[in-house]
Amino acid sequence: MIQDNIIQSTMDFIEKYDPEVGASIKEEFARERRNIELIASENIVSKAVMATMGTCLTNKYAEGYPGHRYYGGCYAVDVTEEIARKRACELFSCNHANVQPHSGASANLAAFMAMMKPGDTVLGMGLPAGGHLSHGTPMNISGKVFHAVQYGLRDDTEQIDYDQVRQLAKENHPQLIVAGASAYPRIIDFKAFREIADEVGARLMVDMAHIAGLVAAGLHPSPLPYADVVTSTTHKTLRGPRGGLILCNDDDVYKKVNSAVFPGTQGGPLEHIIAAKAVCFGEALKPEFKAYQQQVVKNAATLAAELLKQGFRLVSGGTDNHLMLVDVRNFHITGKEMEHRLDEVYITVNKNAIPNDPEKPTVTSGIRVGTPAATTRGFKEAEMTEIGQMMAMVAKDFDANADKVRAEVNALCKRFPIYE
Ligand code: DSN
Repeated sequence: MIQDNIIQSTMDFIEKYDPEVGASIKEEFARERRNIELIASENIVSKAVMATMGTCLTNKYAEGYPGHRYYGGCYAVDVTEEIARKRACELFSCNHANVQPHSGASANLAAFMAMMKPGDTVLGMGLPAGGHLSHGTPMNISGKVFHAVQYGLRDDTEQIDYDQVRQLAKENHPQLIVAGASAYPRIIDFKAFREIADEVGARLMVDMAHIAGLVAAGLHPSPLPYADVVTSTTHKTLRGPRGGLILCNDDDVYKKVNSAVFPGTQGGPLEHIIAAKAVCFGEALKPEFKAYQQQVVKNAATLAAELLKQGFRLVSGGTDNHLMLVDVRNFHITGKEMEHRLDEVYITVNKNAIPNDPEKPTVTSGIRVGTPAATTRGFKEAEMTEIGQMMAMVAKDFDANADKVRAEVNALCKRFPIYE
């Protein structure tokens, strides 16, 4: 059937038309099929999401919003964008959605512009604590245009230091407080952030990019009842196309967000990606999606337990969500070396700083490990336990174990193929 081999036939077509580009795409496809993907921010989209991205909607300019565009001929893409907005609001139980941000960083920049003026103060989680570049780090526009103050983790629990957040908020009077992380394995207390924001008269923004799928499935508390504005990506746990999203409840905030996205920070929206976001939200509204997210969380808990059993230390002692931060120093290696060793046996992770990491960010003492993509592939608890054991073998004695682990990874990936 055509829809069964649409991924393969599209690649075959591209390879015939442009062999150089086609070959590089096929190379990536082979890698994704062969490797166990444990990068916490990645996933494997459905054939429908993938196919939607490759449609004629890429041809259309549609600056503006449905019903109010700066170009003619937008009646069809207006329908598409309205479907995406409506589904996003239903999925996250909120009043408004802007589905145009090209990425999470673009969504965050637009949300900052909507909530602050240049020079205003923002209080966000520091990058070394697990925050994100776009939450006010000095090398990002968010830390150049705004005065950024950063909070961190408690030394004893390695979890967010809400007392420090309150203290910094009282000392610095931020216009905006940002909650949300890209490497944080625990539940975030959005209610506590709201209370702190109210105490100092700040607005609250939550970047839920990593946990959006869990929030949609009710497995992590939703930020929507507490935050003035919520940003997200659509490609992590949410399992949609690479892109961004902004949600809110207040009409006035929505107007500001819309102006900040277009014309504030972006031009023409990517309607082919917006269509794929709509398909992704449709998938996420189905009961199967909740079952998938439940398995993501179970798989993370299982892998965390196995890694602890094998002698690794986990930052904060474990995980409540889809990811964990693994301190690899017990095996006398660096995060960089562990990432490299795992690459060699076809397991993909990223090196990641741990709290108070003595190593440089390009070396690190840890790795970040997540289960969204492996769960999409069909892995359950038994496979996660096996992966934890393989990671330990690689950390303990790479030369002695590499061939055996590689063969095990091959066998697992053959048992759980993708896009067949
Ligand atoms: N780079 C993403 C991640 O890996 O978490 C965040 O944007």
